[in-house]
Amino acid sequence: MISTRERLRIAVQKSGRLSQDSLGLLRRAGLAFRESRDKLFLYGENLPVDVLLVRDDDIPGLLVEGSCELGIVGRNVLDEQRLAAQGTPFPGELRALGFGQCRLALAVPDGGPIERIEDLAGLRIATSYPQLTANWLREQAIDAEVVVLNGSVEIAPRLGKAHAICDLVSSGATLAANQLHEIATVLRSEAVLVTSPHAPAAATSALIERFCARIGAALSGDGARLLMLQAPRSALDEIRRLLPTREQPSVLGLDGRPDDIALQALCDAQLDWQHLEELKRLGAHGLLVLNVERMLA
Ligand code: PRT
Ligand code: ZN
Repeated sequence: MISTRERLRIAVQKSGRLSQDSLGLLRRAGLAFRESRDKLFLYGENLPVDVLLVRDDDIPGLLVEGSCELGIVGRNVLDEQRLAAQGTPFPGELRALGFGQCRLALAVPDGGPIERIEDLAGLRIATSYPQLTANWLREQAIDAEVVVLNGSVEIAPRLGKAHAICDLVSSGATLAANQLHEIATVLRSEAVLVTSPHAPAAATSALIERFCARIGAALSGDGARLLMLQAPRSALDEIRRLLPTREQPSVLGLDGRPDDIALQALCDAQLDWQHLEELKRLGAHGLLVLNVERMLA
């Protein structure tokens, strides 16, 4: 029986844009969970890893205070809070996770007088990310005022509260609906795996390593496809040139059919219908395409 101190805790957004993908990734990394009655915890059933379900803004702080060893949070939240922490020990980014992509962008009213970032000098910029915005303005040597708003930032220019905004954008639909357009990107963001600023105990450290290896394996499978087929040996070179492979395909001879081969290739997500039609044209048959769930090097 493993004591609670030897269990790892990972903080994940309870309900929001990152929740489903975060839990989906943990499941693909092989974790199975049982929910606590108060729905604040997911207890790991097959690994000593528990999930704490919280608001995303609380995640870096939970790691700082030592309540969790790992977390999944948007880089935008992590970097904003890191700047506010002014050099005190703060969680670090272990790796990007490939979901929750967005950008923190400077946007201004369509058809207005602001066209370039230099035009922002002396103006007011509304944002929920005052640290990142002020830091970027400093880097660009632009002297503008930052106004903190915690919601509906996109309507600030229409309300006369600010001349421009600095907000998260993914599709751009919200900006367009509010007659705003981007003039600069302040930060490219996505969900990231973060680690505590405190050195873990040896047992925890081994568990973190094991857990991160599992996450890595689940992520490296993302988008990869395993292609299997049989084809005339004479078409092999052309097939090799055609395929978007990650490594050299394996080629096997077939019993009693010296002119044919069986091929197995690990391909990128680009492998599409056109590739398959082209393979058929080259004489390939028995084509099988499988989504790869995880890979271990
Ligand atoms: O309740 P809790 O505090 O946990 O959640 P929250 O409301 O603070 O966060 P949530 O769930 O909205 O977002 C969590 C994280 O998702 C963010 O910190 C980002 O890292 C990431 N993310 C990805 C986004 C977006 N895309 C996004 N488009 N977060 C917010 N938006 C908002 C944006 O603020 C704007 O209002 O969506 C609107 C713009 O979207 P488009 O598609 O119209 O451009
Ligand atoms: Zn939040």
